[in-house]
Parts: sequence; C-alpha cells; structure tokens
Amino acid sequence: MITVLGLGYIGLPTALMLAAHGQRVIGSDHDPKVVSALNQGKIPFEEKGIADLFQQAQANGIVFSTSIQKTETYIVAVPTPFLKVSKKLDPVYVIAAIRSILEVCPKGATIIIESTIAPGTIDKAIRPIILEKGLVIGQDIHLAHAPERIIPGNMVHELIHNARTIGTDRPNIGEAIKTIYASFCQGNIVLTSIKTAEMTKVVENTYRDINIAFANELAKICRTDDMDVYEVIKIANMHPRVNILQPGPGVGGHCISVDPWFLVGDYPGLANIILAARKINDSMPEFVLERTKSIMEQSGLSDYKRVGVYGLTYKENVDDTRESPTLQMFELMSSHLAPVLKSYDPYVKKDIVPNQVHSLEAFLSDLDLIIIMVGHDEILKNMDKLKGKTILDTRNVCFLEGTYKL
Ligand code: SAJ
Repeated sequence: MITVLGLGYIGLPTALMLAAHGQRVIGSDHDPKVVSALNQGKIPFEEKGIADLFQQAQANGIVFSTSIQKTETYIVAVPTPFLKVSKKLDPVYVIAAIRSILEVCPKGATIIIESTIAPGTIDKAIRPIILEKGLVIGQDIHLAHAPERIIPGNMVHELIHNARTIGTDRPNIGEAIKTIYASFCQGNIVLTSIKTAEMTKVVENTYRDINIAFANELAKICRTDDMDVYEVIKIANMHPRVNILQPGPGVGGHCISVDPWFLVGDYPGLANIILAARKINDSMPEFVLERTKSIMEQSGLSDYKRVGVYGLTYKENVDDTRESPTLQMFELMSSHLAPVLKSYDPYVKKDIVPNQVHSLEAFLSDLDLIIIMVGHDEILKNMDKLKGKTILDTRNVCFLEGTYKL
C-alpha cells in the first residue's frame, strides 16, 4: 500500500495515476477542506484528463484522508517554497511530512520524495531527522528522490510518457521503486544517486529558464532596433542545432521561476548565467509596463480605466496564478493605477485583483487598449471580438491590425 502525502498539483495526479493502475493508495493531505472536497468527488484544480483518471482511481478504491497511516511506501509531494530574501529553498513542509511519516511507518518502509528540493537537501535536512530517531537508513528506512517532471496543462499525458529519475543510496532499492512507477510510466526510468536526482531536476528547470531569458533578451534587443523577434527566432530555429524558446511577459509558476534560485542561493559567485537569466525574466513585467506606456502615448490614449489586462494565470490554459507575470506587473504599478485596470481570466473564478470581471463580454466593453498577458485558448477562439481595439500582445497570438508586440 502507498500513501501519497500532499494532494496538490503533483501529489493528486500521482496518487490517482497509481490507483488507476492497480496500486492500493491512500491520498493524504493535512488540509481537511482538500480531503473533504476530494471525498465528495470535487477536483480542486483544472487539468486535462484528470476527471477520467479520478473516476478510475475511485473505482479502484483510492482513499483520501487527513491522517497518515501505516503503509510500506510513502510518496511526499508537498510544496517547497523559497525564502524571499536569501532565495534558498525552505524544506519546512518536507521536513514536517517526514516527521509525521516517521511517527507511524513500519520498519523497512520506503520514503520517496517527489517535491523539488535543492541539491543536498536530503543529506542536510532529511537524513539527520531519521538518524536522530535512532533509525538506520538503508535498513529501517529506505530513502529516495524521484522528482516529478510533468508540465501543468498536460500532466496526465506526461505522467505516463515522460522519462523519470529515481535517486537512491542503493540500486536494489531503486529497482524496487522502479516497479511502482512502471505500473503507469511508459517512459525510461533512470536510476541514479539521490544528489544527482536532486541536481538534475533543478538543472532541467534552470535550462528552460535560461533559454526563455535568451528569448526575452532578444525581444528587448529587437525592440530597440525595429526587428521582429519572432521572425528572428523562427528562422534561427530552422537551424538543426538551434531551439530558442519564446519571449513573453515573464516567467511564472512555482517551478521555473523558483528552482534556479536554489542554485543561485547555494552557489553564489558560481551561478552567474543562472542569476542573469533570472534577472532578465524577472524584468519582463516591467518591460510590458513600459511598452504599455509607450503604446498609449503613440496611440493618444491616456485613460487607464480604458486599459484591460487579459490573463491572470502564469501561462495558458491552467488556473494557477503563482508568480504570475500579470500579478507581478500589478505589483509594480503605482498603487493608484493598478486597481484601475480592468482584468479578466476565464480560469480564475474568484476575485483576486480589484477590478476583475468574469466574462469576456464584460471585459471587452469600454476598452481601448487590451494587453494580452496569457494566450488561453478562449482568446484565440474569440480573436475577432478584439477587432478595432489597440492590442499589446505579449504572447504572439494575435495577428489583427492594430496589434503591438513585445
Ligand atoms: N514561458 C515563456 N516562453 C516559453 C515557454 C514558457 O515565456 O517559450 C513561460 C510560461 O508562460 C510560464 C513559464 O515560462 O510563465 C513557465 O512555464 P512552462 O510551461 O515553461 O513550465 P512550467 O513551470 O509549467 O513547468 C515546468 C516544466 N519544466 C520543464 O519543462 C523543464 C515541467 O516539466 C516541470 O515538471 C515543472 O516545471 C515543475 O514542476 O518543475
């Protein structure tokens, strides 16, 4: 039997996937609201394919609970925030999860950490907790790091098809864990050491962050000299060994905008390109703001009440607003200006910013300038409704007359 701890964006799909593929699973979360919603069949976030998966998992007897029970295997998928000033990982929730597991687990239990952690976290923060309990790692407790790699928006597909990394102290433990993941994962499952698994995960997200930063820097260079950055990237990418990502209004989400900081925080003075990339990506919401001001001047617009922001989430077709470039941009705006802007996001049902509306029609009325911050499918399908407006398209999704790009 497997306990999955933390039923958020990663833990829930993982628990459902394991249960749907015949494993006996207890999904555990300390938040009674989350557990009660799941017990009533309500999924707390939108994700393609998750409703079907939920049904299969329920049919196979998945259980949701706030308590942690005695099982042979535990998968930890709790959040790993970073400290705002030092930018270092704060493993507080992982530590709390391990402590609660150690209260109940049988001897010989396996604890698999899926949460993203900075390289060395298991050595520095997790092993000592186990040792201080008088337990022998490799005998009483088996430890592993199997970082998740799935992309929000396509999680169910990627859980099945992505390759996985499993870091352990001993290959035989890795092999045993591999059989659990192989129940649903059709990708290559690679065994390695714990530290390499920790590092690899952070490196993957850092690589993407640097690539996006390069695209964003190119956008700024092209803007100063009147070149089309999208055309430049499109042509450059026709080279067989070039693959530049797309510029945008900034890098959000809880992964790519966070993980590179772990390397910057732990290796100051060495993580130079990584730090520069973070700074470039973090500067993009301000760049969008400057573009907005200059487009308003060019178009003779001065009333911020007639400017609307489309998209509050960190990227298209998800409901997650963590570290969202739009929210970062609102923070940068003077306190009297940000509440004036009308905003709308089809995926954000609750009011999270002052002048937020809840339908495309309400959003589009009485606006002169629309800033597209997220290219949700909804706006792509309704592009003709934007005809006649001035548009700042930060995602290169709008090709109407009167559209300005980054
Ligand atoms: N973005 C751009 N330009 C691009 C691609 C993305 O500006 O060309 C922006 C997005 O709009 C968004 C941010 O970057 O604001 C991050 O989005 P994303 O789609 O690149 O990635 P995430 O954060 O949703 O998921 C990433 C994935 N990592 C990699 O692709 C290396 C995913 O596989 C990881 O599992 C996930 O982080 C995670 O949980 O770590």
